[in-house]
Amino acid sequence: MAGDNHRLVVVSNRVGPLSDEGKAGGLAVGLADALRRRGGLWFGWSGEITEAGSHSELRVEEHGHTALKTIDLSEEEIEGFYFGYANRSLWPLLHYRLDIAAFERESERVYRAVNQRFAERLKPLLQTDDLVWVHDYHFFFLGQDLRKAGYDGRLGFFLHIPFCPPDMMTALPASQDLVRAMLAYDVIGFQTDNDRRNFVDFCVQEFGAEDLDGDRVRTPDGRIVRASAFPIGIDAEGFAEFAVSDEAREHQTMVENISHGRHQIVGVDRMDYSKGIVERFRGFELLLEDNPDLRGQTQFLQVAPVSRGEVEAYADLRVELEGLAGNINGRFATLDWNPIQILVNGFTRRALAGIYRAAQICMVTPLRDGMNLVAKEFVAAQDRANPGVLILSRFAGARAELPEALIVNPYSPDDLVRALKQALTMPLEERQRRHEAMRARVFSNTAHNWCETFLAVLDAPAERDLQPPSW
Ligand code: ADQ
Repeated sequence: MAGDNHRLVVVSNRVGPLSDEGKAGGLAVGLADALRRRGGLWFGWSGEITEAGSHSELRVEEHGHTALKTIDLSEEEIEGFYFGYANRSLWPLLHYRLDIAAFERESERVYRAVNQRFAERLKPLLQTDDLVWVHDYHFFFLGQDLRKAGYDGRLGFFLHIPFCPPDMMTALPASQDLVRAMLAYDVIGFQTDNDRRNFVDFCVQEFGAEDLDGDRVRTPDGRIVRASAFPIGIDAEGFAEFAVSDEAREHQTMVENISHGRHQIVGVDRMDYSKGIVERFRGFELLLEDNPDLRGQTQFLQVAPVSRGEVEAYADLRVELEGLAGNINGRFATLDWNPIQILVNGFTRRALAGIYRAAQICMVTPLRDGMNLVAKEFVAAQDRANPGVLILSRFAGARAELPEALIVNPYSPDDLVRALKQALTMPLEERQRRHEAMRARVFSNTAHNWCETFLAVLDAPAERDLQPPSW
């Protein structure tokens, strides 16, 4: 294993859990696994909102040779940094939704201040031979702030969400500052090659950086930064085991009991406008409209835990989805059949695995998504003898690894109907063939491999070590 002798320091907005009680998602599983094996530090927000905010006492939890160290945020910080800049500006922009991105000077100021504060609080906890790995769009400036605070060790960054094309990115006030700040990291990871290319194109077009060989960028001041795609995976073995646990079987049976032998379609997404749930519902409605024979024969279960409810676009989405589901049920329901059901609660990993296994079809149709772990979890949870069909958006990062899914344009209701009909009638042999091909990839590019591949690159001697630093 690469870089075993270096301590790993992970920085992310939310920290933990370190132990997997069947609750942690893909990201936490991969990182917790690496931290448990190497030992290290996980630094981030405590989840607490207090008056002292980022000036609060450090909260420390020790687990063997790994520590979780966190700080609080104040009301003002959470509003400007998290809800404001991260989720009202960066999230929509990077998901190609310039139309709903809001740019406010004050949230940008607070976002930058919180990044700086995190860097100042983290710096005294670091040693020069650490491998520091910063995660996601909450911390674009943190690496540069650590450099300014005098940290000279290896710094990596991974962006879990897409990176939009340069023309769109330039709409962000101070976009150059943000992208230049990213160049303080030694290694910058993206989910897909498309995201990496958008980033490199921005650097080339906006400040004359040089694209060296596809994976390295030379900055105008001569530094070389590695920018590559590292598609994230899941703990496939673990998830497949969850799918045959008692808890999974109970949930599978519950879903089967409500579907009464009808075709069961599922969708599982945080309730987020980027996930294309509205468009998916419209596709399902059109399926029922155009195909009276399928009424009473198919049933749709959408699991959509509420997320970021404080941001208007998310609250609006909930109202829209509930209205749409109500209309569809109102139009088509019969005494013994409700076509569509939405569940907004969270489930354990095992329960979720059981729900996936009960489905003949899973619709993963985001309008834009960094990767989408649901697609991979659905594949891992299937019964190989009788697998369900994955319908996957061409705009999900997962598409690159799962081309055997039925690939759709989520903006086209007709395309969704075409795929649904193909899935509903797909012969067993074809389902098995497609599923085996996807399964092989989900089981080979796991969360563990993703982590180790990134850390091996971060740990490799870099050109940077031979150059004078200049940030
Ligand atoms: P998300 O946008 O959150 O992640 P996704 O990758 O699908 O999207 O992960 C969602 C996770 O939440 C899955 O592990 C899923 O099982 C879980 N989940 C969904 N509904 C749940 C429920 N009701 N109860 C419990 N768990 C539930 C971001 C990016 C993605 C990228 C990931 C990881 O937007 O593109 O794949 O990070 O890098």
